[in-house]
Amino acid sequence: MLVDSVIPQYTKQSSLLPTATAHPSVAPIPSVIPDLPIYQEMGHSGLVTLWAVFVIMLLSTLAFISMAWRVPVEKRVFHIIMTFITAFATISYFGMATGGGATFVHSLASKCHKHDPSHRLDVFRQVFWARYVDWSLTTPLLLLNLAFLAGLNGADIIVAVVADVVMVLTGLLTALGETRVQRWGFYIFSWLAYLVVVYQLVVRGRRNAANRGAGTARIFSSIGGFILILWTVYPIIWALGVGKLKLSVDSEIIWYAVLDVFAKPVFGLWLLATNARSSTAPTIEGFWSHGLNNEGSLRLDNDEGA
Ligand code: RET
Repeated sequence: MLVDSVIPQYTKQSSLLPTATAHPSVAPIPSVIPDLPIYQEMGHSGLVTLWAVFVIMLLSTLAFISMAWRVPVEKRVFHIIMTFITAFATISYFGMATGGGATFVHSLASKCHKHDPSHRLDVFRQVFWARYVDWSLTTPLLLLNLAFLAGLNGADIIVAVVADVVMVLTGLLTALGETRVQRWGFYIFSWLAYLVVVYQLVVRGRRNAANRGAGTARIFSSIGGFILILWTVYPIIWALGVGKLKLSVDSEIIWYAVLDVFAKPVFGLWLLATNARSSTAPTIEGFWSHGLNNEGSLRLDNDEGA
């Protein structure tokens, strides 16, 4: 009885199960074949360039160390800062050349398609975050050297250095950003911070350098002008590379390599050579050369002598 009442129910249900049919339903073949994602990553020329710059930065670091031994302490701060700048770059280029310090960032690139004009392509681009770590340490130090050259006061130095760090970190967040709104937001913050840096150099820096005499003013305007032009090329390369995906990863590496060599070793050699040659070039006195205690004892001696 019980069995009789269950079996018909079971058979009824089983009729809902799929059965063999003479006309299997096949999904229609899509007319637009989806594109495979594109991977933009480093190739052979990029790798060779990274190793070449690693060697240049390493040799420059050694050169700056040996130059630092030969100058009086009042001029040595410039050399020490330059040494750290190229040393950080050496480490960062070593990291990138050995395949580290990078990640893949997903973006949607528009592509003209005859069936679908709004067609989008998935692009995964290799972004070297190690670069931004390098910049967050080295660009404030570069600015510090320029600020010492111009004789900027502590408040102006803090504004320039902090704005510079904000510029680099928001630049990194733009590169890693996941949405358009996020990327544009961080990009605008980065540019605003860059404008603050430029203001500190062009307006405050020039005014201070002029107050230090014609010699310093001349050195500051040539070295500062060189830095200003060079630094402005960085966001252009950035926009063409990570921003618009127009520049291959290898071309981006080569561009940054040329810029980095000019912004670090070439700038450093120029600054230090000018400083060594010129009798009017600024020196850094006080605490930076003599330390706190010695500065105090010097003042005491002077008072006693008076
Ligand atoms: C970013 C992001 C987009 C907006 C701006 C940028 C500026 C970058 C600069 C970099 C300078 C680097 C230097 C390195 C030296 O070795 C971060 C690309 C304004 C100015 C001088």
